[in-house]
Amino acid sequence: MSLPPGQRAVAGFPRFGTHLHRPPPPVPADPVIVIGGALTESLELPVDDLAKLPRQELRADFHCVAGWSATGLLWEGVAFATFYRTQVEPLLAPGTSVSHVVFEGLDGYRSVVLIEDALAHDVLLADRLDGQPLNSDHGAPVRLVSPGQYGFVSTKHLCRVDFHTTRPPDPDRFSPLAAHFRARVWQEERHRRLPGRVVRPVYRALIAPIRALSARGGSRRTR
Ligand SMILES: Nc1nc2c(c(=O)[nH]1)N[C@H]1C(S)=C(S)[C@@H](COP(=O)(O)O)O[C@H]1N2
Ligand SMILES: [Mo]
Repeated sequence: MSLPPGQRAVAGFPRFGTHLHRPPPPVPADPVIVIGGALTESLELPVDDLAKLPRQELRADFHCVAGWSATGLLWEGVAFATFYRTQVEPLLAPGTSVSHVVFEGLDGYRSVVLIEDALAHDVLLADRLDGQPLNSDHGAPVRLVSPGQYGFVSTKHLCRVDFHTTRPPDPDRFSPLAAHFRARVWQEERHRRLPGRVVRPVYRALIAPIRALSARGGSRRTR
């Protein structure tokens, strides 16, 4: 299988991200996902209950915006669309039109996703990777996986999902590395203002230092 433009395969699946040197956040004894935003009421969904929804397997590559791709990963979990239809839609007041979803991790990390991108057939709330429960390096207890978008969309250690009817405030507004709003890998939507191929070398130069920092903070169970 070919890779999206500007991507190179790496061996294995490195721990990576903006948490860098910090160890992964501890998983609470009874983890829940808080579901909030433009709903008639907010809800705390135990991760154990999420796991009982109809399950799906997904074989997919994972593409970081910095330019590495981990290939052939086997994810298991619940399709985001299944979660949305069964848990969220019943809590929407008539006429409420959701446009954006904000995913938040236990480490404070966030990603903002258009609802149509979140509802793509291959977007999962994953709790297993390659036949094992998700380990803490890769997002325990549960993470988003959106293989058609760069890795920064796929928030790990999910603890909160908020539904919005307009675009939420943008923390990246003045950042030189302002992430693309859709981040689709086949369109090479790396950067909000600059063409993907122009920023490739800049991002690629960040891989080695970020990998070193991420590995140092990791839980030593990296596959
Ligand atoms: N909670 C959280 N999720 C996160 C990140 C993070 O720092 N914290 N980093 C993102 C980035 S930039 C990438 S490339 C992937 C890396 O996933 P991995 O560590 O499982 O390889 O996680 C994404 N999700
Ligand atoms: Mo990334």
